[in-house]
Amino acid sequence: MKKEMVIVKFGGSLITDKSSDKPKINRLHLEAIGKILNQKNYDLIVVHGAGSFGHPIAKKFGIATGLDGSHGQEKAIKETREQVQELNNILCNYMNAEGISTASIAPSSTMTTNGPKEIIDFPFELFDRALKENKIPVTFGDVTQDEKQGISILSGDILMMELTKYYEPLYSIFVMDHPGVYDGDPNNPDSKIKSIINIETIKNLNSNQKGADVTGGLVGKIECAVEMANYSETWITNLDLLKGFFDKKPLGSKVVL
Ligand code: IP8
Repeated sequence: MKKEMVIVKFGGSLITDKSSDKPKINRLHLEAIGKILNQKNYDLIVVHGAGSFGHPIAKKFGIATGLDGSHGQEKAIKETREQVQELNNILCNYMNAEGISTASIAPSSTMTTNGPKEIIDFPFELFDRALKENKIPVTFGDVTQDEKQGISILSGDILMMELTKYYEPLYSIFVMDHPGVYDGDPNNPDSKIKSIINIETIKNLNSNQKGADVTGGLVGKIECAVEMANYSETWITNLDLLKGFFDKKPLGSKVVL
C-alpha cells in the first residue's frame, strides 16, 4: 500500500542560532530532528531554512533585491550558497547518523526563479526519484538564478508551497522555535498559542514575533501556509510537538482558509 506523505520545514531559527551574525548551528535541535524523523509509516520530504547560515550575509549584500553588478555581491552570492549547502550537509549528516537515507536537492543548481515567489519548471522528477529510492529529499532556502532580477533568494517557504500543491500531503508542517503563533508578545507569559490561524492573523501579529528577515519572516510564512491549506492540513508547530503528527495527533496552530 502506498504510504501517506508528510512535508516538514525546519525553520532556520530552529536549526541554527539565528541571533548569531556568523553561521552557528543548534546541535541539540539537529540531533532531535534525526531521531524524530526516524519513522517508517510516512513518506517524508524535508525543507529547511537558512537562519544564521545565509540571512546575515544576504542582508548585508542586498541579495534579495537582485544583482547589483558589484564584485562584493558576487563573492557574497557564492558564500551564501556555500553556507546554506553546508547547513544542508550538516542536517543530512544528523539524519544519516540515525540510519535515514537522504537526497539533497540544492535549488541553486536545480531551479530557476522568476522573482522570489515563482519557480520555473519545478524539478518534481528529482523528488519523485529520491522517494522511489526510499530516500528523503531534503531541499532548502537558497540563492537562485533569476529571470527577472539576475539572482533571487528562494525561501524554503516557497518550496513548501510548491511541494504541497503538487503532492497534497496529509500534513504540511512548519516547525519553528515556538509551538505555534502567539496571540500576543511571545515574551509575555500571558500570551497563548492560537489553535487556529488564517490570513487575518497577519494583521494582528505582535511585532516581536514577526521576525523580519530577508525572506519575510512569519508574515511570508503565514501567506504561504494559507495557500497551502487548500491542498493539505497545514500547521505551524515546534519540535516537541512534531512527533505527535506521526501518530495522527497534530498540535500547534492549524492554518485555515
Ligand atoms: O530561511 C532563506 O531561506 P528561508 C535562504 O527558508 C537564504 O527563508 C539564502 C537566506
